[in-house]
Amino acid sequence: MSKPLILSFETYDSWDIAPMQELFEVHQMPANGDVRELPEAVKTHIKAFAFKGHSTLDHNIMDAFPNLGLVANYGVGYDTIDVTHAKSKGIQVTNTPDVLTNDVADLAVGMLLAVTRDIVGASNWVRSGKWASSGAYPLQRTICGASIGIAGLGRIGEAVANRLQAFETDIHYYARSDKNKPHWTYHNSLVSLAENVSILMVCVSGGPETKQLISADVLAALGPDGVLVNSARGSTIDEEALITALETKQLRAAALDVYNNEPNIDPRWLTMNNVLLQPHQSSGTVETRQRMGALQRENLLAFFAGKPLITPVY
Ligand code: 8YV
Repeated sequence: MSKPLILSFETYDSWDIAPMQELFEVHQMPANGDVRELPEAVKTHIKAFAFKGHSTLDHNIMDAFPNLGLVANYGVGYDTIDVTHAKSKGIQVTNTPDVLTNDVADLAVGMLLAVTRDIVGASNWVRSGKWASSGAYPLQRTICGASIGIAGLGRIGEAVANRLQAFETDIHYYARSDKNKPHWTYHNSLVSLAENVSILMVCVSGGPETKQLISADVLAALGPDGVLVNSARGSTIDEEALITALETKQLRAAALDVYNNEPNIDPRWLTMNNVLLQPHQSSGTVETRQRMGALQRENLLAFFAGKPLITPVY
């Protein structure tokens, strides 16, 4: 029996390619995103995408595949997919939640510790010989006992909060509704959250509804001794306001795994010494990426078998 046809976007690790090719007839989306380069017969017969979420999946692309029924996203965030259009066409969308929660939360905590204790700068201090020539590294700041705000208490935000609670911190959070967490303080506005904490962990989902949610006002409320960590999406922050706040010392420091216009980020990020930069690697471990690939394939298999999808987004 012939294998179901799928269109794969971007590249996959070897441990994904082999099973994907074993299970499906895999066609590759051209790197330039021009569907016109694909044979008409391929476009007609493809019913599912193995999508990676780093490019925009708009109605133009979807409409070029008249029998498309599923976009299986590799990643928990699906903000680059026009889900409204997909819904209107009866195209289902799946993502890969839960399997990456721990690694994303771990790196968020790691970024916070790295930026507040300047772990990278201190390592370079030793490596450069300055420890011997110039003495002790400058004192840094503790997170123990700090008031920490979690912007967005979904799976990842809650995992971050649970981790940071172990540092004897006072956890506050912002969400669209009160999650009834007895030991944590709920704020129904981000400005109120930022006014009451010294550290802000951005964990909201990406998409139109959270665009620039972390505004200049929120950054001002966090204040000059504030620290911001973004594990969510670059789009969730007014990036110009964040750059200005950091450059003018209206914010103490930031740790970023996500940015606008990745990977060609604003060059000003590269010269600021109060910013820790990470290359959007929160889910970037072998173990987690293997689980993500497996879950994406499970969704594809369920779709072609006419069974309920494992992790539909709607
Ligand atoms: C992806 C991400 O996991 O899962 C997400 O939403 O932000 C990313 O870390 C990764 O880019 C998949 O290639």
